[in-house]
Amino acid sequence: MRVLVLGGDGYLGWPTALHLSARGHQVGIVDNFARRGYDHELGAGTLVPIFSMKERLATWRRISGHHIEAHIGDLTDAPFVDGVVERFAPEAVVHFAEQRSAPYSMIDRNHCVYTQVNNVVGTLNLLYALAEHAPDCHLVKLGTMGEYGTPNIDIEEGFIEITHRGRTDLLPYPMQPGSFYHLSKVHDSHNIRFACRIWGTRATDLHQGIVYGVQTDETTLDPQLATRFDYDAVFGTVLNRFIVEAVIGQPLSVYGSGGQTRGLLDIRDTLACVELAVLNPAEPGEYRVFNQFTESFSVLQLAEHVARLSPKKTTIDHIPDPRVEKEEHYYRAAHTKLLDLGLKPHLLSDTLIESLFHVVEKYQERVDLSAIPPTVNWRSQHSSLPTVSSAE
Ligand code: NAD
Ligand code: USQ
Repeated sequence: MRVLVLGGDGYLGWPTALHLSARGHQVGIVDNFARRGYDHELGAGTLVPIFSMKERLATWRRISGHHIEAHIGDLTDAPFVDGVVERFAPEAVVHFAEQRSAPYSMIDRNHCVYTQVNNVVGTLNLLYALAEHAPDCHLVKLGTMGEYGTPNIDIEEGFIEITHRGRTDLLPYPMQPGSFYHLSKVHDSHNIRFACRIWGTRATDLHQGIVYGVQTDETTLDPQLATRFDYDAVFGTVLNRFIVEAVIGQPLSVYGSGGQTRGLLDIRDTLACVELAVLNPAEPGEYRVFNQFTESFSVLQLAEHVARLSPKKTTIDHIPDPRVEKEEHYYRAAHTKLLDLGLKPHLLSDTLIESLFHVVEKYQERVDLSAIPPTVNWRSQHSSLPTVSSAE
């Protein structure tokens, strides 16, 4: 199939592009390198070194014999998006290309506005381009489990049947997101569902949990094919951060009591889920939601898991939560639709955590200690930008 991967220079987009290319799909990447720009802005950097797009693509061609074409540009630039969609004529578009950090969106007004404009306008431009130039193309959009928040009832896959005053309907599940970033995903979901209704667009909204790991069948073929590994307090996600903290001998930074429970998945399962969605497209006009995670853990459970497997003696710190979120809550979320399509999950095993320890130990000289403490506070409208020195 002809598949465009938007955000194909990012943590998940790059390995997804390789995975689809390795399976014989004709892959094009779109990216504006915004993510590399945030590194410069924050003075932070990926722990695992990454190479330029030119070097990545040349190495992939040499190793696999497959060509991936790159289109460098910004999704908020409507003529650019129209042009790429018209020329590439995709059968599927996998859309990862958004600002994806909750803390980044909560730094101050500018970062909030940037995040919502970038994400919502980019997706709107894409919806218009698909409707005009590729109406049969299937949109596979990366959303987030955080769109649901943490309600005191079971979370369903996108929709919930509600009986109200004797009448029943299947309605979008109520959304209670926890950051301006997570809110941008809710806005996207509404816009995509509406486009499906009015224009007959086909769409799958993947409500993905927190991804961990960096190693896939393709990224491990050559150091130049590696994907990024973020551990700083703005872009680093919780499990990746705990492993880095354990390796450098710091206490694990549990925010508050640590009862915050989230769905997680291995990066290899992200690739498998996206591939399953691409190979099993939504019908014309259908808007469907798959909850994309394989297991749920509380933050404290993750910390205890990492501390138990750490080669060094590792302690757990409970630091005041810089976010406004429930620290203890009910959490049970459905996630059967991808399993029904054939997903075989890689569950969080001791071996996987040990392999992450090996990756981090290899690059521990690159860890910037000043990047680790949280600097963005949800209660403030003016968090100061983290001042960390570059790990590059
Ligand atoms: P990332 O920041 O590493 O990658 C996103 C890529 O999109 C970057 O390369 C960036 O340069 C590009 N991009 C951003 N705005 C763009 C624009 N306007 N035009 C063109 N390119 C643009 O993020 P990631 O971790 O790979 O996440 C990818 C997607 O998956 C995001 O939409 C994110 O919300 C979602 N997601 C990620 C996780 C996770 O744990 N990483 C979990 C759930 C959902
Ligand atoms: N947390 C800690 N200590 C840390 C870092 C985080 O206790 O050092 C806690 C946070 O307070 C939060 C939980 O861990 O309760 C998860 O935080 P995170 O930074 O790992 O994940 P989050 O901000 O939710 O965002 C990440 C991705 C985002 C994606 C989301 C999926 O950055 O793109 O949408 O995971 S989900 O969580 O399902 O919404």
